[in-house]
Amino acid sequence: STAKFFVGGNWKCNGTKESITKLVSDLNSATLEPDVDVVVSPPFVYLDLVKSSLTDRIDVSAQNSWISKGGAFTGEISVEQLKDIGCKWVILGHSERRHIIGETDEFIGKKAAYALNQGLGVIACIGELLEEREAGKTSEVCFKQLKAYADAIPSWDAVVIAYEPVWAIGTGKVATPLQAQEVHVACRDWLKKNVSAEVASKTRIIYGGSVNGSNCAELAKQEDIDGFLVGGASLKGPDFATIVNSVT
Ligand code: G2H
Repeated sequence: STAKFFVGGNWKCNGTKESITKLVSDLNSATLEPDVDVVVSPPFVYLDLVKSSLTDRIDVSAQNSWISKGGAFTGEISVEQLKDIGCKWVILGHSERRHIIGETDEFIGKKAAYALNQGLGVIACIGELLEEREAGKTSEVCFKQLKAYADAIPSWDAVVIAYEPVWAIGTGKVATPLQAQEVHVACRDWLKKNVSAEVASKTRIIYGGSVNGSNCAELAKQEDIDGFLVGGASLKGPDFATIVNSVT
């Protein structure tokens, strides 16, 4: 597609002040292709530190946000607070939150709607488990997750869809370019039929799951892969820069 390439670094629950300061300094000195939206997502406790020390070339994302206005919700972080520190994005629906924490489609949809209504961009994750893929249910699962977002959100303008097959996450077992392309096309087609042709062609669908500096180029060549959500390899500045620069 012709959508601007988007690369997000999902740092997950990793890092210390020391390692993150080093990573920020590596990112600040990296040469990044201009025609790519670049975002990094540090753990909450380091978000403000990263936002204040990182180049403005790279936006900052949270890894979660609360479903409504802040208040008496112990342990949660509100969208208002994220905006207050200059955060532009939030990752929602990540498989680690779906499958380890137990977040449901409906809960994720509500969070996405609230974040979008308040002006944050949403990196909306979807993806099937290995047993679902093996049972031939990949599309069914992805469409159900897409529908939960579609039913809840006010608009797709500030949404980036991240297709992350769960069997490829942190396993070193990356989807082949054709496997990823096939699901991206199916999702675009779902958007066309269920939302609109305009949303289908404009919305970026990025791939996540064991993307690294060596496999990104082949994936990036696929017509419907509009970027990446990178976990492990985003913790190393030079690898992350290579992935950003894989834009074709
Ligand atoms: C998938 C991805 C980043 P990794 O979760 O969201 O992580 O690249 O480590 O598989």
